[in-house]
This record gives sequence, structure tokens and C-alpha cells, in this order.
Amino acid sequence: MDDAGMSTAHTLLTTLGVPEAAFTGGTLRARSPIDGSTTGLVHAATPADVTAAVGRAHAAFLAWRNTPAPRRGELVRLFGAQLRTHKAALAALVTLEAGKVSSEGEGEVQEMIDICDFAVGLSRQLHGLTIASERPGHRMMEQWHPLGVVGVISAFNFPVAVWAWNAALALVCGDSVVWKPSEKTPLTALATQALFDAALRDFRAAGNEAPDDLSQLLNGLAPVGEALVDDARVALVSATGSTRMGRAVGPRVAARFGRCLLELGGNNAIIVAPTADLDLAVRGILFGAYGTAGQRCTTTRRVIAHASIHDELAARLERARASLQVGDPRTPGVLVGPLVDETAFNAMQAALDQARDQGGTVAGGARVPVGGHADAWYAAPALVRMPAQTVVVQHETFAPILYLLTYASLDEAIALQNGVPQGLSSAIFTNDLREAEAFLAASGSDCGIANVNIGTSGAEIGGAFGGEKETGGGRESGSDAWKNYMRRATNTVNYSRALPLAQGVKFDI
Ligand code: UN1
Repeated sequence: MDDAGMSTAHTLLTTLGVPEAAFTGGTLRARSPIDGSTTGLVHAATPADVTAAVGRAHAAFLAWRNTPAPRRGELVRLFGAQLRTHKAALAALVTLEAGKVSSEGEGEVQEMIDICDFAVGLSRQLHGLTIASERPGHRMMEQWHPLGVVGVISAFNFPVAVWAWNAALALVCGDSVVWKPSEKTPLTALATQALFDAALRDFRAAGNEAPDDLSQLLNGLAPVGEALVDDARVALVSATGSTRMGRAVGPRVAARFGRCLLELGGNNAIIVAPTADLDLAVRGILFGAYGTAGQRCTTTRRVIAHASIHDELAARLERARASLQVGDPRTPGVLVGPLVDETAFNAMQAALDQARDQGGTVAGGARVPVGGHADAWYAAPALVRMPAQTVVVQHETFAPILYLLTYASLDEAIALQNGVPQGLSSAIFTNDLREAEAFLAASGSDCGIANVNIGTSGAEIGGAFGGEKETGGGRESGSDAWKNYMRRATNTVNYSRALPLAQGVKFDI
């Protein structure tokens, strides 16, 4: 056990209000990808614990659904206040546990604060429609009611923000939450839960009533997630992770007629057109491809460059790539931190080998020794020129690998952009209005996110987040994603003294 990692984590967790017993003496080893050190020994839940937790969550839901939505919003407001107060410590823990650079750790906590603000406003705007009835003396309307227990399964790369997108909306919508975080990031989950518990205490201290077990955390391995997925009392399973995971979760939830919100892999491309502002494009591509060490679902994995600017763009990207500082993500100036673990590093190397076999020319990609840590996995970002969109390019490898392709016509570029199984995020850099609009049109990008003159990653919370095809089809976060967390009731009210039937049907007795 490494004392340095342990004591940093211990200090942060204590600051964030996590009792020591929660991260010592357990069987689930928490580890920092920065140096491979053990940062905690967390108690792992069992499937039986899931069953009990879902039972408690359901009881909490039955009470919470009757709390007026703006009151529910007040709890989320207080949670946002806790996050504001503890932003620095939680961000440092995100950096320690997920390995993202400090500014991105802070950005992740800011994303949680943003969704809380959004949800608070939403708590007074859970609107239904009033609909014109075809019958005299009748009124139709729809109401949105709380749904039930929401199960959240989240990934290591956004260990707390993705939970917050789901939980903040679920809570204002009148639902309860049970969370199974990635087994790679149990400490950030414990800290987030502690901040939520503090907000709940503040809520009650101000005279509000809230049930116990409104939001529960279950750290553990895959069987914990499976038990959550299979429990018929979980009305909505919101799962973020690999397409492989989604393929397992989706049918199991569907088999019991539960609802699923899937946010799975991406294979996001940026088209760089002849008129593009290359300064902007280079910056957008670099952040998108190599930020977070390529471990975002929105990471830019492909650049499709017009033949007329391809070589210049390639040269500029290569210069910038080679100068990116890889290292301890807490060090100022470092832009690329570690891969999460050895498995991720090996997957990166396997993808680069395949790319070479498929005709690619690879720059970068080698292991970078940082601090002499045997179990820390840093890699030089890789830029790979590909002759075509081969099998490896169509696959999502969760690592800093950017494939560079070339195109002659915009139709060809859009066909390449859409020619992969995933459909999360996409972008075009162009100053040609016709090209920009064609890219955004029905026959343009087939992704859930399509941008012009900004990259594929780093979406704001105000928009709906998610994508098509193997990305799973779910939408989280902003816009009307809240509707996933509620059930719609259509109501027809007759205030006349007659009983006319719709469609002119007669049934005279
Ligand atoms: C993810 O990688 O799972 O758009 C989420 C982005 C972030 C969220 C990424 N706001 O890159």
C-alpha cells in the first residue's frame, strides 16, 4: 500500500465529510492512476444489498413524489451549494481517482453545479400541455408525474458529473436514486454521497421534510449493477459506459418492460473543410482528441480533412501533438494525464498495432515513464494517418489516438463521418455557410451532437446529451431530457352534461 496516495485521499475525503470507516477495511481497492497507489479499501455491496436498497428507495419515492416539485428543487439547490463550497476538494479527488488534469477535475465539478442550477429552475417548469378536445365541454391535458426509483450506472471517466446529470433531474422530478458507480472510482462516489447527505441535513434543518434513502450509493463490482438492472422496482436504468455494457443492460431492462437511458460509446469525427480557420480547428482537435487522455465518450477520434488542407493540418497537428506535456495531472502545464489502468494502455497498443497492419502511419503512442511508477500508465498521444476508414478506425478505443483521413467532396466527408456504428458527437470546421448547414441538415451528421467551428467534446449541460446507433439513443442533461425521469398522464375532463364519444361513435342505450 502506498502511503502518499492513501494520505492525500484520506485528507480530501475527511474534508468532504466521508467517515473513515467508509474507505478503510473494505475489499474494493481504490487506486489512483496517477501513480498506481492504493487510495482506499472500500466496502463492496452485494446483490442482496441492492435488493434491500431498492426497497428503501421505493419507500422514499412514495413519500418524495408528494413533495411539491419546487420544494424538491430546494434540496437540489442546497446540494449545489455544497458542491460550490467543496469544489476544490472534490475536484482534487476527481483528479486523484480519474487522473484528469486539475482544470478538468474542476470543470467536472462545475458541470455538477451547472446541472443543479438547471434542475432548480426546472423544478418550477415541469410543464404538460393543454390540448384542444374535439368534444364540446371537454378539456384535455397532460401531466408529468414522478416515475419511481432511478438506477444510475456510471463510468470512471466522468465519475461524478454523469451521476449528477441523472440525480439532479431525478430528484426534482420526484424520483429516488440508487447509484452504482464504476468500481474504478469508488472514492469520488463516497464524497459525492457525503455532500448529498449534508445537503439533506441542511434541507431538514430548514424545516423541510424528506424521506431517508432518497439517494443511495452502492459501490461494488458488476453483480451489483446486474442486480440493479434486473430489479423490477427500478423504473429507469440510466447507464453510461461501453457499448458492450449497453448491449447487456438494454435487453435485460426491456425484458421486464423497464425504461432504459443508454449513453454508450462514441467515435466522434471533425470534418475540416477548405475554408476552415485552421488555428481554431487545430485547437479544437487537440483538446478533443488528447484532452482527458482521450478518455471521454465525446473524444475526437477521427479528423476528416479536405485534400487541399490535409497536409498543412497534419503538419500542424503533429507539431502540437509532439509538444503536448504528458505527466502528473496535478502539475501545472501538463495537459495529458494517465490512462486509467494497464488494460486501457494495452488496448491502446493493440489498436495502434492494428492501425499499422491496416496501412496506417503512427506517430506517438509509446509508454511515457512518469515518476518511475510501475503501475501508472501514461502514453504519448498518437496521431495516425490512415489510407481509409478501416476496421480499427470504426472501433472506439478509449485512449488518445487520433486517426486522420482525407476527403474530396463534402458528401464523401459526411458519408465517412456517418460510416461508423456509433453516433454521439460530430463537428465541422468551415466558414462556408452552405457546408455548415448541409452538415447540420437531415442528410448531414447522424449524431446526437453536431457542432460548427467547435470540437466534439466539452458540451454544456443545457443541451440534451447523447447519441444514436450504438451510442444507445438516450438523452441526458438539458433540454427536455427530464421527461425520461417522469411518466406522462393524458387526462380528459368532461365538464358538460352529455357523454359524446370521440370519432363520432354512437353507443345509445
Ligand atoms: C462522458 O465522456 O461520458 O461533452 C461525458 C463532454 C462532457 C461530458 C462527457 N460534458 O465532453
